[in-house]
Amino acid sequence: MKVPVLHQTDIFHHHADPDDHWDLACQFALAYMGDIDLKGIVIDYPPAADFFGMDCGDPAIAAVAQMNYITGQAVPIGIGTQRTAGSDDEALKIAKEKVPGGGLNLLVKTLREAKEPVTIHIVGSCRDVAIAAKAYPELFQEKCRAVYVNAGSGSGDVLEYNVALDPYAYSVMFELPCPLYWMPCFHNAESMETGEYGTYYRFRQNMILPYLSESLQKYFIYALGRVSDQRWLTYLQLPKNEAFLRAHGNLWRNMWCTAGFLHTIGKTVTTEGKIADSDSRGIKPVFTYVPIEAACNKNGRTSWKLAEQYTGRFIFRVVDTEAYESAMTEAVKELLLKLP
Ligand SMILES: [Ca+2]
Repeated sequence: MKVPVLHQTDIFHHHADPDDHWDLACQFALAYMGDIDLKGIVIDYPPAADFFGMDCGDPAIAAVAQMNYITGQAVPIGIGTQRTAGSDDEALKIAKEKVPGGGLNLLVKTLREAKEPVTIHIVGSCRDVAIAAKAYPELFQEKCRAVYVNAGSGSGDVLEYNVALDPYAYSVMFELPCPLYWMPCFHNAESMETGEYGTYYRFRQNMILPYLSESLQKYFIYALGRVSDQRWLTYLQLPKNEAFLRAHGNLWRNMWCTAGFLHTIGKTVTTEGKIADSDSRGIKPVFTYVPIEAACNKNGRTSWKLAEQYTGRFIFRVVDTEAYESAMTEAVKELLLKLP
C-alpha cells in the first residue's frame, strides 16, 4: 500500500539552505517507486531573512514542477501563511480568515478527503500544521497517521533555527492528537555534531551528484546555481553545466530529515548503508525511534524523558553514531539513483 504523505518544506529559489531540494528529491523518489502517495507540498512563506541574515527567494515552485515532470507525477503545491501563529487565539483567527497562499487549505483538504490516514513531514516551519491542528483537531485525530517534526535540539538551551521560526507553532506539535515522531536537528544545537538524539549528518555532494540521472543533475544545478532562467522545463533539456557540477561537487551538504521518510514506509538503514525493512531479522539499523514523555512550552523549550510504554510520542535516536553519517549518505544515493 502506498502511504499518503504531505511534505511541508522551506524550499526557496534562490535557496536558503538547499538541503530542502535534496529532501524533496528523496520524497519524489519514494513516490516514483510507488512507496508513498505524495499528496502535496506545502511551502513556507519566505521569512524576512534566512539563517545567515540573507534574504530568501520565493517558494521554489519550479523545483516541484521539475520533480513532477521528471517522475511523471502531478503533486500540488500550497504556500504557507505569512502570519506568525503566535498563540492559540491567533492560530484560530488565521484559520477562520480566508488567508492567501493555499497551504492551509491543501493540508485540511488532504486530511478531510483521505481514505487512509496521512503522514505529514515537516522539514521547515511548523506554522501551517499548527494552525490546521488547532482549528481542526478532529481531522488530526482521525485522519493523521503521524507527524514527523524535524526541528529542535535533543539537549541544551539554544533554540534551533526551525523552532525560532515560530516557537509557538513548534510547541503545538507536542500537543497533537496524533502520534508525533520528533526528530531533533541536533543532539545539542550549541554544536553541529552528530549525536545520539540529533538527525544531523553531512556528505560531500560529489559522493552522490556524479552518479545521478542527467535530469536530476540539472534539477540540482538549477537549484544550487540559483539559476535565474525561468524556463525550468527547457532547462532540463539544455546541455549540462559540467563545470558547475564539478565545482559544487566539492561542497559539503548538511542534512537532517532522511530517516523519517524511510521510517514512514517501514524501512530503516543498516550500518553498511543499505535501505532495509525495519523488521528484517539480523540487520543492524543506524537509527531507531523510542517512546518518550515530552512537553514544550510556548517559547519552544522542550523537556523530555524516555518512556517505558507507548505514549504516542517518539524521539529519533542514532543507534550507531560511528556509522550514521556514511550510512545515511549511501541511503540518499540509493534512493536518488532510482529516479529517471
Ligand atoms: Ca528545511
